[in-house]
Amino acid sequence: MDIVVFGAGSLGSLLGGLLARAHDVTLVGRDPHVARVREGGLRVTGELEAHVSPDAVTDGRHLTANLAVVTVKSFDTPTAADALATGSFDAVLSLQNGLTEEILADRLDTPVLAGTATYGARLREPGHVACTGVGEVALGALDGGPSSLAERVGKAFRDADVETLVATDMPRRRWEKLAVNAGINTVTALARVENGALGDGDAAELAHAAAREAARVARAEGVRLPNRVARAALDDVVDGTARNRSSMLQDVDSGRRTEVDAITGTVVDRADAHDIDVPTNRVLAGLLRAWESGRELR
Ligand code: KPL
Repeated sequence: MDIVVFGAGSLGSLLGGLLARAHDVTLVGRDPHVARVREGGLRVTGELEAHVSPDAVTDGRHLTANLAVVTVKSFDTPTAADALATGSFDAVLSLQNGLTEEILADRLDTPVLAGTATYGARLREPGHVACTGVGEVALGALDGGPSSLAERVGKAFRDADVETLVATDMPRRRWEKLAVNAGINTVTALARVENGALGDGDAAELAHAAAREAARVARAEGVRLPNRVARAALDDVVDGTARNRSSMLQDVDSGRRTEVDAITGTVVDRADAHDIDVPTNRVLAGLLRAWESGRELR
């Protein structure tokens, strides 16, 4: 299969590298990473190892492939969608934080699949990504239900030995991931701790409260996500990725803009629409946005 991975950050580079073991992959990203991949290939080390030679480009316009996997930061989604619209694809799969699929579906004629990924990844240096945790990709139709397109994409991922589940309950999974990210990413980024630090104590309480509020908003949106399920999902991710630095902590560490708007901002906006109180998420969003403003990142 021809696959474009749009967004060669940590997760995009890892999945692009893994998919390139079985498919023709083109990575769309920025220099110097892209230039290094073109010169010497892409090295994957850590819990999985590979050395592959995908195509790598900085201009994502006018590309043609069977599948485009979107892994750009949530705030870059409209730009990515505009570039993808100049090309031709049979399907687009989003593996991003936040509920970005709607932005892609609004701007593209191509069918958009929803997805979540729990692989841990860290860009070590240009041309080199570390797999810090073998997770799973779940993908499926945006509105839930069976999809032959999702089955085909799932098979392509499995052919490359990527742990993949074709799911028929993506609406719930997307909200569960949003609840987990609302708890883990924000608290780890503000406290500057690894995910494992949320195992107990005040930080864990704060993360649980954020996830609980997100679950309540999900239910108001018609998605069945009990509080205890959101909390158990958060605890599972904390246990399974204890040594990881969340993507938001990596952003803060590097002085980059975070995904607070797409994660906590979405919880707060949808809560407002349903007249629901989400005080923990509101405070967490305020603190992270203040940090971004102080560095002129917004
Ligand atoms: O998705 C993540 C992220 O860092 O963005 C989790 C699951 C919290 C893993 O760190």
